[in-house]
Amino acid sequence: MTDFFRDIAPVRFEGADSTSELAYRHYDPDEMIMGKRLEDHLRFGVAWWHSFAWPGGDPFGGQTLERPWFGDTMDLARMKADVAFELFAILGQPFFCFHDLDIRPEGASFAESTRNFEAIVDYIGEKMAAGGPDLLWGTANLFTHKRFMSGAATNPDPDVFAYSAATVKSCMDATHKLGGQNYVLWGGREGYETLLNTDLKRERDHAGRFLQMVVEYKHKIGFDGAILVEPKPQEPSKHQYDYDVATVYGFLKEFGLEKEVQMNIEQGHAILAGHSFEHELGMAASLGILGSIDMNRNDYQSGWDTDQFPNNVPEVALAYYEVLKAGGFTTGGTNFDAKIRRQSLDPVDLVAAHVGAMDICARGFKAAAKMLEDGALEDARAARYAGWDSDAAQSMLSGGLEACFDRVIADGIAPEPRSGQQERLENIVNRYV
Ligand code: XUL
Ligand code: CO
Repeated sequence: MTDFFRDIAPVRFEGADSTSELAYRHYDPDEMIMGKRLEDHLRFGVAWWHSFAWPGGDPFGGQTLERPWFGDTMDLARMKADVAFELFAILGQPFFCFHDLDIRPEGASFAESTRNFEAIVDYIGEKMAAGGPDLLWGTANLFTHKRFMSGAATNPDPDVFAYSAATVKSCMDATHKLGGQNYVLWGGREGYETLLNTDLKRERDHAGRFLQMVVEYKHKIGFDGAILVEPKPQEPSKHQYDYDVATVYGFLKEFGLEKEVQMNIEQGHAILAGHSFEHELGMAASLGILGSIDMNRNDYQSGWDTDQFPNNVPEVALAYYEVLKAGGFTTGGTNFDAKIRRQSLDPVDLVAAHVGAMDICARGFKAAAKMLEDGALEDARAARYAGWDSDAAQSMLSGGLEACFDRVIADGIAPEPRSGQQERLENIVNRYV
């Protein structure tokens, strides 16, 4: 036991009227929603990198957070794991996620880094076996160290491709060993700063082959979790190849991977790409590649990926509506890829951030489920497309332009515009959120 969280007791569901500072008001893990426990719907995960490894820097200033486990030794890495599992015990969430770099000290060589990593993975495995949460997903950090500054799989230097592939192999092995349910690839620097020095075709070809190698290895080791790509349009690269869901789908098709790889969709990345979160989720669902979500929010004025904890019920309700319409999560879940603000210094800030976010998500999720169960939006949507239920309309799709021409002439078709009813539908949503 460390004394980092001192006397903060495990957080319990106390109901909407509770005035305790640290209580779940809406997140009752055992509440049955659409025939399933709320915990099993939402599948919350804590992100190791933001909560335990981030020192509080921003582009104008360095470390603000003092954590007794900051430093590059194995003892400190073990202390970090101890504190992580103490937070997990307080929150009671079912999952966590990590990058290799979040949990282990960097060694003087790849071999030493890997030895450090494997030892900490075993340490975490013991803690999981003693009753900790499960691993939602593991991933490799292929963007922080300067060796990755010109990309990982897309680096012009083949040695960096090799280093990246070796790193991903060890992270997939660790994820498999810990019973992880997914493996994530976010292409942080898989993109470019300037086209003046970039062979775009070659870089995309290498990224495609790299992802094929990941899928081949998944089958080789018998990892039955999902491989997830996390789209983002820019930051840190000026342009990232995995721009958004639709772009990644085209990439997967090009490399024959569309049945093998799904999406991990992040709220803030959707916004950076000029979309809404629900757009990205709906697009992935329509393509059959919706896997998991990184829940957070951006500051809408700053234009950066600020990775704040979610705190807007209508926003998360519309997101979960798309998830539920697609049948809910299978291997995926709700990972809080979110960090406290750099002025939030106290241990209790970290707890409060997660408690609030879990409650917001529970509220939004329950609103979405009710809206779906009532058919509040789906009846109106079905009515809007009802014309397509007729045989005459369906047969058009197997005919051609001439058949349409003949039908318009023969039936004297003269379409009348009909209301899209947007404001009425928005009013319906507002009854639920
Ligand atoms: C960065 C980001 C990452 C990925 C995992 O914007 O979202 O934390 O989720 O590498
Ligand atoms: Co993310």
